Amino acid sequence: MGSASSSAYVPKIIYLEKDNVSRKVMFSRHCRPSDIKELLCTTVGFTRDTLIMLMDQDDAIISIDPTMPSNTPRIFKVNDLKTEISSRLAALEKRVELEGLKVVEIEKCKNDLKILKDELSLGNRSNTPCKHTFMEDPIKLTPQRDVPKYPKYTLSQETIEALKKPTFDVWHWEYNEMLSCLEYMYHDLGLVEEFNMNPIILKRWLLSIQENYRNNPFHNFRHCFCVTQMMYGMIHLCELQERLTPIDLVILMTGAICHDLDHPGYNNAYQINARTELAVRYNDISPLENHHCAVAFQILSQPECNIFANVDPDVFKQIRQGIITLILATDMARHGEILDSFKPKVDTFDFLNEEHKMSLKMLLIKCCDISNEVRPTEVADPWVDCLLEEYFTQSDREKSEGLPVAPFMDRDKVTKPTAQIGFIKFVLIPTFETLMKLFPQIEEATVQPLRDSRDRYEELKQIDDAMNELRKKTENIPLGWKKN
Ligand code: 0WF
Ligand code: ZN
Repeated sequence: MGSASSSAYVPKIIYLEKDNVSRKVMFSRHCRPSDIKELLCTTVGFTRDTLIMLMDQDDAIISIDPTMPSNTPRIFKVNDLKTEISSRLAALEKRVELEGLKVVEIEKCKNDLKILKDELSLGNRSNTPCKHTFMEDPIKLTPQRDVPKYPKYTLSQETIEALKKPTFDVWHWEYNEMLSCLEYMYHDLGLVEEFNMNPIILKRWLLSIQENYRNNPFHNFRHCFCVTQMMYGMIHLCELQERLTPIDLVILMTGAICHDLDHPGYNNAYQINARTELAVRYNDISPLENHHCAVAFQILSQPECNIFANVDPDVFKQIRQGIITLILATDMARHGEILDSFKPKVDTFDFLNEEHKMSLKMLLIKCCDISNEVRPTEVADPWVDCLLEEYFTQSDREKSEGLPVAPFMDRDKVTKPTAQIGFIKFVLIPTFETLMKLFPQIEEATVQPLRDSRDRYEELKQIDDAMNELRKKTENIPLGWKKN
């Protein structure tokens, strides 16, 4: 994958300056950010795993990724992160102590100092974020890494623009970069300001969210990122900032981020049929979605991760109710119910009517949750492999445990085209077309790519069918007659 918006294939040259020596670095736009970081480190003589930061001539931080701006004839300064923060800290301290600063300036410096000190010292904290252990009661919390190990990235203008579109290349980024993108979205939508969120707590909350997604083939943190990035894209595409309230927006974004927390990689049917602890705990009623929700609010219940700490309790109640409703709406068993309840509202949709808005928000999170096929083929395609891998692991286990197996999960029955054609035709297109009735502008960016993907998979299926036909015919030919 070349760039944030899956275009641009020309190698990139940038110039680095370290200790007054300038060096030229060339890399492919197909490189992962981690590869570029390693290359930069070794070019200037650091070890490959040094945490570095790159600054332009105005000391603005540059994000290290293939979309970073070329700088001929300007030169980027490179420094290791610890030295950089320490020297900034020392400079600030000196200014506060020695210079005759105005009161406002002193306050600003103190504030900057506090943030820097916080960032430097957080690594030593004992009340670090928590990891939830699945199916243990009460949920077990174990300390994980904290904010300093999640470096700050300044996103390039190209990334910022690409982030708003369904064409965004979600495979291009490492977890830390996805965290920075999510952090950016909260700032950009005005949610940090509106709900008076502490920016450090926002970072720590996001880190805790990431750590509470498991490394399943499909239901992992990258899927969480995809769903949230699509939600951010829909907010822009449907101009929801002008039509919904900040409370609605924070519910949409936070619901998306939390919607599959601690997913174990086995679906509700498995939970119920295998009578797992989750199914028992939630009486077979959307066990997974109830669990995702419970974990979301366990994380928020920790003061160091509570992004809503400064929110009025009545507003928090509304936000909590909204998030719960959205996460529970992602259970595909409720797909028909949710779509059918939205349809009659479309023609007279009222953005001041809470029931209408809730129905819209439920449809939006559902659309985003299943939206992989809206993305460009090269981005969407690997997701089908990931999902089938997860499904096949489940069906193998169901077979070995003597439990019922859904045909669409059975490795002996399903292929990529057969899995996708029905899902695109009977689930995805009707769902997005329903949303399109309210927002006709989504057709080009969402419904058309779905139609194209359906056509592509139908062609692939024809090829598969022809190959199978040929195989069957040749199976009847005695071995001696076959050409090598
Ligand atoms: C593999 C296929 C499928 N394809 C997707 O693009 C996608 C996105 N989300 N999901 C998807 N499933 C699911 C993840 C958890 C819930 C939704 N699946 C769908 C299934 C095989 O086949 C059908 C086809 C039609 C109707 C129902 C299932
Ligand atoms: Zn999901």
